[in-house]
Amino acid sequence: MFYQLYLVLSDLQCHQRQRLGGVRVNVAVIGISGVGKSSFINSVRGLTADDLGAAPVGVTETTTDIKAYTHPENPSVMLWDIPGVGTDQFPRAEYLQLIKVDRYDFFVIISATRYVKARTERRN
Ligand SMILES: Nc1nc2c(ncn2[C@@H]2O[C@H](COP(=O)(O)OP(=O)(O)OP(=O)(O)O)[C@@H](O)[C@H]2O)c(=O)[nH]1
Ligand SMILES: [Mg+2]
Repeated sequence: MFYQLYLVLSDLQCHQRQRLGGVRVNVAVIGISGVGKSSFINSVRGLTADDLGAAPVGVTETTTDIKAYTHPENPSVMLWDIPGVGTDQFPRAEYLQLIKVDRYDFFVIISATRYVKARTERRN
């Protein structure tokens, strides 16, 4: 899955370089806590969690602040590491406001399960 997403981001970089020059593209990496968002960002940047400058990775709620990482091949592409949705600090109802959703151009949604229609339906 990471490889497929990596290809999408590579296409995005290529497109960006060719058509938009140095215009910044903000990519938010979102999903529930612990699903692998920070690991994904590290992977795209060619880093492991132990490398200097890597996004912190861990088994409990690890990312507690929003932080941007530049792509090594195109500094105009910013990968934003976002805390997991539905935690005490980032409850679902306030998530979009808290992450300042309007500042992102693209969203990479990381999931460890299949997406099925039932998951998109409103819960009462
Ligand atoms: N098996 C497996 N484990 C993974 C994968 N990606 C991440 N992990 C592990 O899952 C745990 C959480 O990874 P993180 O990258 O910190 O997840 P996160 O979504 O950033 O978590 P929060 O910052 O807490 O929201 C770590 O122990 C990782 O080593 C994966 O693709 N497969
Ligand atoms: Mg994280």
